[in-house]
Amino acid sequence: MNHDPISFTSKISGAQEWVDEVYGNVRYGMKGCILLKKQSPFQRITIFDSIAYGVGLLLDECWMTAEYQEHCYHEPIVHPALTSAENIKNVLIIGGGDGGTARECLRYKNVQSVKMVEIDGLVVELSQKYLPTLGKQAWSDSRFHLVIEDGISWVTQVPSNSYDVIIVDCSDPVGPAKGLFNQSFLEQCKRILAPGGVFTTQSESPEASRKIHLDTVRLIRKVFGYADPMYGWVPMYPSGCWSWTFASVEGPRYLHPKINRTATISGIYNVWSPRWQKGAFNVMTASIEQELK
Ligand code: SPD
Repeated sequence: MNHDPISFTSKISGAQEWVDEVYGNVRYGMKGCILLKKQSPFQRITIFDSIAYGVGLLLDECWMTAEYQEHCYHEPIVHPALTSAENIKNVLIIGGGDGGTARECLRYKNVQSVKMVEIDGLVVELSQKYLPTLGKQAWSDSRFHLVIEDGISWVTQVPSNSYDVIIVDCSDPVGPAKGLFNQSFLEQCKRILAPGGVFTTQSESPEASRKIHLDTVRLIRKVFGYADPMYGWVPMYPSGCWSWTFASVEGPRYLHPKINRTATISGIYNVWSPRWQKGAFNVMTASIEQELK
């Protein structure tokens, strides 16, 4: 699926307006039509039909995803972990309410269970209704298990070494997602990660939120022992330049995708490939490299 936002013919018929995420005195906006605004117990949810990237989701006025851009985020957060963990029987997703991360995990036949712990049931409900191409068949896959709870307290009840892969697909570190960037939460993730397992989280923009990004990578490295950021692009996010940080305990196994596993899922991607991944782990700017030494 190759999407060109300039030549894309939108089917939008309602009144059009600009919707912006304002971050650090810069606006990141798209033109389109607001379909719905709702307040959940946790956050303001907006569903927006954009001309350039199709139907999108904002939480507390921050862009989360959109139909024709979601691959830029969901492929990178999933495949380096799923192709490198020793086993991939049991996968845990914290957050991920739009379903895109679960969909990518369930592509692997060896995955026996994907548990998704999402704090906001309304995000799931609205994503199923307005963004069905994100979760696709994941919602009805018998291997998929949804828990509507706060992941931060939920992980404290999980027995040690339970999950082969843990993916934190969260919003920015304000509001309900703030605690997902804390040491105590990361230590719980390390405890419940099985030997040979891989942990990953979205780790913000090295450009628009440089300090948060650097602090996040350093903290994950401190907790797990091995952690590296991987850089890519999500055009709708602040600065467009985004990061995901991968971690493991015994060594940086996330840098080495298993060829036999990548072969089982090749040919279906828009962004991720072993070649893309290699570049994305190496594309670090000189100054970030200095600061992470
Ligand atoms: N600034 C936006 C960060 C949001 C990252 N999570 C997006 C959720 C997509 N499943």
